[in-house]
Amino acid sequence: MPYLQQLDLSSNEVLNVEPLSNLKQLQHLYLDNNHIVDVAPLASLKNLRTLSLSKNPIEDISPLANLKNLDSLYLDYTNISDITALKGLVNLEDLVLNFTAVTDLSPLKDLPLERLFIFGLKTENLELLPQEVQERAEVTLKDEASFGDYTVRVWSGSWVYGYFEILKNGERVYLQEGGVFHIGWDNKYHPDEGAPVLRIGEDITGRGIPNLVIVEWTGGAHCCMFIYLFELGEEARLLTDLFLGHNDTFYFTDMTKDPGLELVAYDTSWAYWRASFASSPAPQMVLRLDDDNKWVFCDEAMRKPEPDGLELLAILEAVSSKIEEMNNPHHVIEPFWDELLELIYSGHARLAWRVLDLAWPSTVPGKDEFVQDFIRMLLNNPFLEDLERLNDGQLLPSL
Ligand SMILES: [Ca+2]
Repeated sequence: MPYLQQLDLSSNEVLNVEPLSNLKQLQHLYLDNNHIVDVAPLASLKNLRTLSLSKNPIEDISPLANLKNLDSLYLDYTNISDITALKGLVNLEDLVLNFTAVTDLSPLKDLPLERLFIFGLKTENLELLPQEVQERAEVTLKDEASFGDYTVRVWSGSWVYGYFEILKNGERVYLQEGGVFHIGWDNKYHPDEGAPVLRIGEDITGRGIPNLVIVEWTGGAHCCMFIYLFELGEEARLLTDLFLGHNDTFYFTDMTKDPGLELVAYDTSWAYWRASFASSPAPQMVLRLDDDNKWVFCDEAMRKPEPDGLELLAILEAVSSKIEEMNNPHHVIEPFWDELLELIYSGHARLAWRVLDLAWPSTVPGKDEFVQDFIRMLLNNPFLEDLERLNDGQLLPSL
């Protein structure tokens, strides 16, 4: 395939790149996360513009010295320490050297670099590079916390790039790159004043082993939050991560007699569905960590008693008048499914479907379409299994 221009072999078991040496038209080559040591066969790929060699045990990059068309080069998590070979790459704009042993950056001083990433490096001669590149490359220690033998450090780079590391007795035992990381959680959305701030070392799981919560924000207007839960026992171990979408108002609290804290969060998977972000419902969930370290619905904390007659009448009326308003073209749609979700997320899906059936005025079209769409949303919900269980297998109406 001598005319191939792009090839992605990342995350394979590639050891030997000799078979690629004849693909002379290649412009974009991705080889990250393999077992490559020798890059000499790549020296003939003179048309390469993008080359990714991240996460390979490469020590010597001198064969790359004549790849003058390279504009993007990824060498992070390799074993390189010397970048003299990059000196003549006169088109190089993007260079990633994170977590290598590189110290001397002087070979880069005459390159047209726009972006340079040097996370975790103890660099020399950064001041030889243009001011703008220096500023973007700069990584600062944002926060640090210690517990027992463990220390966690959060570093932030330019804009929303950063990383955190966990050290045990001064040795790095865990490392993760991503967006903006935060040690622990301040629990400021907890309804009780003076709710504990979770910093480092608290027993969140109730298993008698210290924990660590790291929260990540990946950037963007309303997105995205991740919660990482670690155990800091004999070893530092990531127990679980949880994608929370747009939700940043979650908090940890103890709602059950079972040991350990529960996590109160909001299901943001309904955001933007038939409504603007601001008016989209986000039903509350109480999550507990199960034996497989997965966040699941804490049914006993989510179940609520069935609404009594008066409450039910009020719900019917609210849903009915909101649906009626849909007929008014100048009216912003108020999500009438808010009430339905509240019933479903408290174990009363059957009642929710009954309410919808009774409340939909015969003068308003679109009922069947809504029902189909609503079912599709439920079937795609990340907590579908939990919703089924919470509603005793009666989540969907029998059509
Ligand atoms: Ca509990």
